[in-house]
Amino acid sequence: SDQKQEFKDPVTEEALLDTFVPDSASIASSIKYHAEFTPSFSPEQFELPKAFYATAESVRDSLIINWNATYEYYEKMNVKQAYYLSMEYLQGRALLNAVGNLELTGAYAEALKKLGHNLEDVARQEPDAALGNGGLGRLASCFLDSLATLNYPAWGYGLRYKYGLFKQLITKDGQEEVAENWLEMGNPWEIVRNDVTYPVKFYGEVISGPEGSKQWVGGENIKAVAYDIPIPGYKTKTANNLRLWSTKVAPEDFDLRAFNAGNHAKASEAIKNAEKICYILYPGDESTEGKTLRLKQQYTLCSASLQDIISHYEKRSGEPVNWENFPEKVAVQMNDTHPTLCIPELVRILMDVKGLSWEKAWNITQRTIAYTNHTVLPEALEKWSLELMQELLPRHVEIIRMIDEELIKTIVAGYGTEDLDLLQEKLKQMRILDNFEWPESVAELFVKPEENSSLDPIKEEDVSNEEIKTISDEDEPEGQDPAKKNEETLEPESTPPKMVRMANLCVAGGYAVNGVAEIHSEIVKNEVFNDFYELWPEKFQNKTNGVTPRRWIRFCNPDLSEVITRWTGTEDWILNTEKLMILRQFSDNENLQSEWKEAKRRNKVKVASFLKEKTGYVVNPNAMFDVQVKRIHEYKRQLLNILGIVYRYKKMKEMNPEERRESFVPRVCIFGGKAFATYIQAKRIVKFITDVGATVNHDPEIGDLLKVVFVPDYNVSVAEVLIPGSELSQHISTAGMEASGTSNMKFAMNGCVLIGTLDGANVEIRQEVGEDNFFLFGARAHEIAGLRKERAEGKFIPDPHFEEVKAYVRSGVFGPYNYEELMGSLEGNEGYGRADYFLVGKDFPSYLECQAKVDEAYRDQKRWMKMSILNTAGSYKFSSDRTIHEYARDIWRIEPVVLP
Ligand code: 4GP
Repeated sequence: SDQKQEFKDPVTEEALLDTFVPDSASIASSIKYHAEFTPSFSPEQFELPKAFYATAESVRDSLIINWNATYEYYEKMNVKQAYYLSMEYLQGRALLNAVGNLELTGAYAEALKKLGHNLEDVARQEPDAALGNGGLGRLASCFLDSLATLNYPAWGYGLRYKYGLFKQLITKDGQEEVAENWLEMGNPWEIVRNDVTYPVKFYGEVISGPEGSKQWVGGENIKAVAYDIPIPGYKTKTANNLRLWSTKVAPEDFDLRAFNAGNHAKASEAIKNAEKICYILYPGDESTEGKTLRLKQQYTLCSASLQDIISHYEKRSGEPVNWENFPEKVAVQMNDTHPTLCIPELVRILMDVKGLSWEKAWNITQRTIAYTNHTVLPEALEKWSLELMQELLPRHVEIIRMIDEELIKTIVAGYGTEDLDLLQEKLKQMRILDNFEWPESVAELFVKPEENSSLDPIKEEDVSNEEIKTISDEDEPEGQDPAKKNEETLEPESTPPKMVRMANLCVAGGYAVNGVAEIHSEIVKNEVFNDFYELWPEKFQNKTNGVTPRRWIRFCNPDLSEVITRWTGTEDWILNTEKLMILRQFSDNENLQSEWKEAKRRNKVKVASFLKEKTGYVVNPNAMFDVQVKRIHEYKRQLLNILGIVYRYKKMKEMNPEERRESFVPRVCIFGGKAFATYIQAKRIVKFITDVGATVNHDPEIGDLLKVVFVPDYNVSVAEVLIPGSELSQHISTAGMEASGTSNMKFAMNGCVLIGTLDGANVEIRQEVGEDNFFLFGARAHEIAGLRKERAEGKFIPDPHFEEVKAYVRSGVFGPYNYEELMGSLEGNEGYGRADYFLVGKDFPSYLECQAKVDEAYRDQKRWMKMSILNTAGSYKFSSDRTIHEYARDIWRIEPVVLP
């Protein structure tokens, strides 16, 4: 640090911070400088790709000034900091967001113009940072934006995947996945921190040390290397850090002797083993190797991040380190169950490395870590096989056993021993370890008089595979999104495999547990984790999701933003979205309506040209743009949407041209989303949608009346084009299954009207925008279980329209592909799983009726514009700024820290 003092020139630093506001001339010379001295491209040209990299590097200079100042200030003030751990971040492109947040958009546009380029074209060169799969990952990125904007001391931690998830191609066979090589040209936003590395260990064994201490030794060692990405806030100097870990071989694990002996493959094995941890997000986990790799990824994230957090704490607290105080300075948020290993890892470091007692280590851990649940789908509540975990992380298994015993004690104390059957039931449901023998502390309780064994293993018929979930195993549909499925069935069928239930560990170890929308948090309390809620009601909270209004209106929709600013009289709405409510009083105003319509129209024209570029289809911007973009999943019911379209098409075909025009509003139906690579049913849905498009779009009788377009490789940048140009968007999940949804919020913000079920955040959006401005249909969450039961008992009488549409699909209008697996799944035919688990058939008639109301409303453009304005006005609640203030206040207990 002495060296640092010498190196620092306070005058220059301050001058830089306080007076340096770049103008277009200084920016142009900075871009030219980077074009010349960051030599990734040939020297004589200044083409778009080079312009992008030079511009990004120039912006990065400004970010680094703020980022360094922020870091130093947090350290100086020794503030409490939150750390967000997430396996996913969907950052999208950074350039326009960064210059927008720095308020330098105009200056950069002008500078680039001088250099012969247009800022938007330059920005389009940037590949999306798509280190995520869906909503959970994008939420993490919105949170980072809000945290920096609101000056909260908080960092994100994740993994730096070389290839992200995958790039989706749409071919005649449907979806095809190829590696997404997003780092090919280098990532100008990241700063490799070769000075910030931590060892991460796998395998090995636990040995006893002095005074009952334990040591984890041997095994495989890798090195986690930090890559830092500055995250700028809007109109503030705060720039927080997103630290992504990459993995390398630990030097001692490289077998130099083997290499020199010519055994190159053997010597390179350790390198490959280390590097493959960060190749892709959610590697296939059907095989044991795949499962091992996923667990290694999760542990790498947890171990490296916690070592880093602890090292910050030690540095800031000075000697001697006051560990008791750790939760006063550190809050760790686990984004879903993927980072659950944080819990035993923190205990391990505190006990085995820092020498604390088990009681102290466990107490500190329970005051530090909090957990957010993002889904009620049973397959997403992770379970890991003990066998695998034992091999890979032997010390953690010992610690998890201790936590399990501690939990058992709490359950026994909470439920008492009067009703032993109830107690036994609760223990089975709530224990972290599933299918395990009772520990000695409770074994005696359950010994029946005639039995004399002291350790009574759970008898087979007692073993319940029923997990904490809303949907029981026998209800669980087949072929679900296996992104998270990791059930191990290595052991013979007769012995139920011993599993570690990660969600139970999260609830036991976390001091707060939250759902992500009101209805979801109720389901979390009353169904998914009801037993835990009875035990610890104070832990459970709701934090309704939000999205950042910077990226999701201001920057992606400049036309509408200008109208909003004009009519609310201020730009403040970008930071205080409550100001959007001012629009309510003008929703009938003709001038506002016509400006609103004009902005929407320009965005629709952009969408039309985007669709042409990506798919070749030409669409008419006068038609209604109707959009469903999200991961492809049966519960999200893209199948309901496309069957509705097929029904519409069939009706059109039955009419003469005049009738057709009178009966239907012209529509462009747009789909986008990835199906997980091994989720066969979802891939069939993609294929079906593209086949319907291929038939309908070439039907001369139909023309502009109906178009069906599947946009390939849906990601953040695609969303930024589609959302501003949408008029109707679909959020039509089976009620009770979508935790929140966040695209619903983005669409509403951009003046798009929603059609949806009473599910997730739809419920709250409808409350805010008003019932008249939301198209509601479908069964309610509390009815679903009963409806499924009726369906299973064969009591369901299908609607004739539903029968008609299935028959039409089967008649072969959409080509030779066999849609039997799709149609069959809606009927429960042999081999296709349970009958219509997602209740597409049940909701189909009310969906059609609701769609007819949409057409009717759209015909009255004055009414539609009013609905559109009221959607934007009512979206004020769904800013991630609101969500982050709530997390900061109720969970992390951190305060904003504004740089002087
Ligand atoms: C998603 C949920 O499906 C979505 O409803 C929610 O809005 C989002 O998390 C953010 O909370 N879940 C996932 C996942 O992305 O992988 O479980």
